[in-house]
Amino acid sequence: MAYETVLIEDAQGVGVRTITLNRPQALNAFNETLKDELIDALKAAARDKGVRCLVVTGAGRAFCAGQDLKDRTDSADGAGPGSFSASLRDKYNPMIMTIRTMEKPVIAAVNGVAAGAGCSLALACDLRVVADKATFIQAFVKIGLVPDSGATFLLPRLVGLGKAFELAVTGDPLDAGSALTLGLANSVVPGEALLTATMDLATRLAQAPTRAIGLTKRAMNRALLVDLASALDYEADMQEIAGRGPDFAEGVSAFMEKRQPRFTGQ
Ligand code: LHQ
Repeated sequence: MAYETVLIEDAQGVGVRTITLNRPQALNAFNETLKDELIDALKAAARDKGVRCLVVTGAGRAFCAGQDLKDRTDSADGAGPGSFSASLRDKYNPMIMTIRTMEKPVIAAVNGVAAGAGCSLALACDLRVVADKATFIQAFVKIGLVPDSGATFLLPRLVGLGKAFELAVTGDPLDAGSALTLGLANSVVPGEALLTATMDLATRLAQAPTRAIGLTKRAMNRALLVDLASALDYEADMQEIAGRGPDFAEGVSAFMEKRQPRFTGQ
């Protein structure tokens, strides 16, 4: 599929793919094309075994401003907003689920403001490397809406219930430094260093045992919802799978031979 609103770049030979939201004139707000193309690009990255770490970022000065509030093409007659629930169920929710269920690490390189569903997109990623000028805004309340695209689930888990509620009901921007303090940002770097810092982390993760990382993500996703006994049981199942894979054998051999492991990700 040839894309109009996302850019795809594979770093040669290192297993890192970057998806760049590319509607900078609209702060990368989601119109229908961007939603469709992002879902397609995410699914392709999830399927491609050569991709062992995925980076999502935005072109220009914003990460993503959420739903394009000027777009009128999402209703049947083109005259106004269509069904909110259908838009979420058909487009946003599959986008979030594809990221959360993809068994490889996904890093958001948050280059600028992440608002509304654009904030949810950043929250859905496994890690956030954040430019010092970037902000996170639960913009929904400013237009009389409820946090969506996973924000009610992910934000309290990332920053705690009290802070999540405050951010959701005030719509106040959270700056990068505060995001780091709260654990929402994994690191904060100067804007000009963002892509280099992200690629360093992504390259490292792409050389890691991808299967084990995928199973870790699966187990942590599930552990958010279950009791300790069930989480312990599931961890044991995941460990059985990881322990039977070639990267475990390679990891142990490398340890014995006092050398760096060469993980295949299988
Ligand atoms: C935009 C947008 C935008 C279009 C900036 N759309 N043009 C899901 C399901 C169904 C329906 C509803 O919603 C959802 C989920 C959601 O995402 S709801 C939340 C939608 N997003 C927002 O409410 C955020 C709206 N934008 C803003 O609050 C500000 O633009 C932020 C804080 C993101 C950035 O502020 P500034 O840095 O001051 O930039 P700006 O406001 O001057 O924007 C620059 C341009 O980008 C401007 O266009 P113009 O032609 O005047 O230069 C804006 O109109 C445009 N833009 N966000 N979401």
